[in-house]
Amino acid sequence: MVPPSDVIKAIAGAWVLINNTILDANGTYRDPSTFGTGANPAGLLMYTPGGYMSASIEATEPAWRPTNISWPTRDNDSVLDSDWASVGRHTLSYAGNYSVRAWNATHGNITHGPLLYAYLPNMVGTRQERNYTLLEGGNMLYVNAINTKDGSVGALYWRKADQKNISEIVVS
Ligand SMILES: *[C@@H]1O[C@H](CO)[C@@H](O)[C@H](O)[C@H]1NC(C)=O
Ligand SMILES: *[C@@H]1O[C@H](CO)[C@@H](O)[C@H](O)[C@H]1NC(C)=O
Ligand SMILES: *[C@@H]1O[C@H](CO)[C@@H](O)[C@H](O)[C@H]1NC(C)=O
Ligand SMILES: *[C@@H]1O[C@H](CO)[C@@H](O)[C@H](O)[C@H]1NC(C)=O
Ligand SMILES: *[C@@H]1O[C@H](CO)[C@@H](O)[C@H](O)[C@H]1NC(C)=O
Ligand SMILES: *[C@@H]1O[C@H](CO)[C@@H](O)[C@H](O)[C@H]1NC(C)=O
Ligand SMILES: *[C@H]1O[C@H](CO)[C@@H](O)[C@H](O)[C@H]1NC(C)=O
Repeated sequence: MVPPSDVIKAIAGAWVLINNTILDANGTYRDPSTFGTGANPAGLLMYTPGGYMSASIEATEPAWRPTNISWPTRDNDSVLDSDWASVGRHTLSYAGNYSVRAWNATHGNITHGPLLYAYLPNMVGTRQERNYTLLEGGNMLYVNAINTKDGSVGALYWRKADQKNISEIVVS
């Protein structure tokens, strides 16, 4: 039994996405360059010590991310719906509660949710259960999740991004 405070201390913080791969149910590697958040996604995953999380991942392929859309949208933006669709199809973000069930100091289940916010409407209120492994003395987080629709497994590596030296953070 790992003390809960040790688990939260290891998980809490900001994590930067390093790598994202998908294996089909038959174990075949699926080329990520044609769908979802693409071959070189940018992402940030945050866990607070108080039980909340957020995950934001975007594709970086310029062809999927037209820069001519703006926020807030304008009344005449209907001409840009296909541009918005492209951005929407290649972005993922959600936030909500999280909980952890640690099996030991490095392995466990982490549940994202119930989600309080999700860019995808039908994700609000859901729970996303994942397995996690802490690697490299806690500096790398490996998360894998089964897509219940097709049995594929998404595997993501995240590097801890918190600044070790707090004096480097400028407060003004
Ligand atoms: C593995 O599964 C995927 C998705 O169902 C399919 O496209 C692919 O052809 C399969 N590969 C093999 C070697 O069976
Ligand atoms: C916005 O930019 C994209 C990509 O550069 C382009 O394909 C699209 O036609 C542009 N949309 C409008 C309405 O100009
Ligand atoms: C869209 O509306 C904005 C401001 O509401 C205006 O500046 C722009 O010229 C309009 N674009 C088109 C293509 O009508
Ligand atoms: C989310 O977590 C907070 C803090 O632990 C808790 O008060 C709240 O009931 C949780 N919400 C849900 C929907 O579980
Ligand atoms: C932690 O649990 C995982 C999964 O059960 C196991 O593979 C791993 O060897 C365990 N690690 C330690 C240090 O016990
Ligand atoms: C998560 O871990 C459990 C227990 O070790 C295992 O049965 C399950 O297949 C794992 N899930 C994934 C997606 O690897
Ligand atoms: C979480 O852990 C339980 C118990 O080991 C396991 O049955 C379940 O498959 C795990 N969740 C995932 C997403 O693998």
